[in-house]
Amino acid sequence: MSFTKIRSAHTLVFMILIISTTVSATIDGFEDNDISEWSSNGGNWNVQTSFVYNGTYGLSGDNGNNHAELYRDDWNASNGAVNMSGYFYCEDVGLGNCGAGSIFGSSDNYYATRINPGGGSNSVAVRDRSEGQTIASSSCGGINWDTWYFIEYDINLDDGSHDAKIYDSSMNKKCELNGTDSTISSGKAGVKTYKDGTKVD
Ligand SMILES: [Ca+2]
Ligand SMILES: [Ca+2]
Ligand SMILES: [Ca+2]
Repeated sequence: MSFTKIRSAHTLVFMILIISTTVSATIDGFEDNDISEWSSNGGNWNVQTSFVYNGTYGLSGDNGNNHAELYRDDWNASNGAVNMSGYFYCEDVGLGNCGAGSIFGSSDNYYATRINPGGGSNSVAVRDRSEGQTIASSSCGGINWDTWYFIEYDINLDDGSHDAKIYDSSMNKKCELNGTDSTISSGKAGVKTYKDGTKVD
C-alpha cells in the first residue's frame, strides 16, 4: 500500500471516530430520588416507592388517555448509536391499554418501543411517531399487566436500523424486533407513557 493510501485510510478512520457518537441511555434506577436531570413533555412523572424493580425508588408516569414523554437532557444525539435499556411495567388501572417503553427523538417526532398489555397483536412495537408508522410489532408471546419487563432498544442513527429486545424479569428473551428507518436525525433518549399506570426502574 502506498503512503498516500495509508494516509487516506488513517484519515478515514480518524473521521469516523470524530463524527460518530454513542449515547448509552441506561436507566439508573432512580435511587437518588431526584429526576431534575430529566425534562417532561406533559404527563405526571414522579419518583415513588410502591412499584420498584430494584432498590427503594422507581419512576411512575401518568397522562390520562394521552401520550407523554420524559427525556434526559444529557442523552442527546444526532448521529452514531443510541443504546437504551431499563425495566418497564404497566399497572392495570382499568383503562384497557397502557404504554411503557423507551423513546428517542422529540415530543412530536420520535421513535419508541413499548410494551402494551391491552394492545393485542401490538403488545410490543417500535413506532415512528412522525409518520404514524410501525417499524416492527409482535405479540411477543403475550405481555401481561403488573409484570416487569426489561427492554433493550438500540438505534443506529447513521444507517437507520432499530433493534429492540424484550426480556422477562428473569432475563429470558421473549422476542426481538428489527426494522430500518432514517427519518429522525437528532433528539434525546428517554421514557414514554401512554395513559396511566406506567412504571420504570
Ligand atoms: Ca430503583
Ligand atoms: Ca436522578
Ligand atoms: Ca419513518
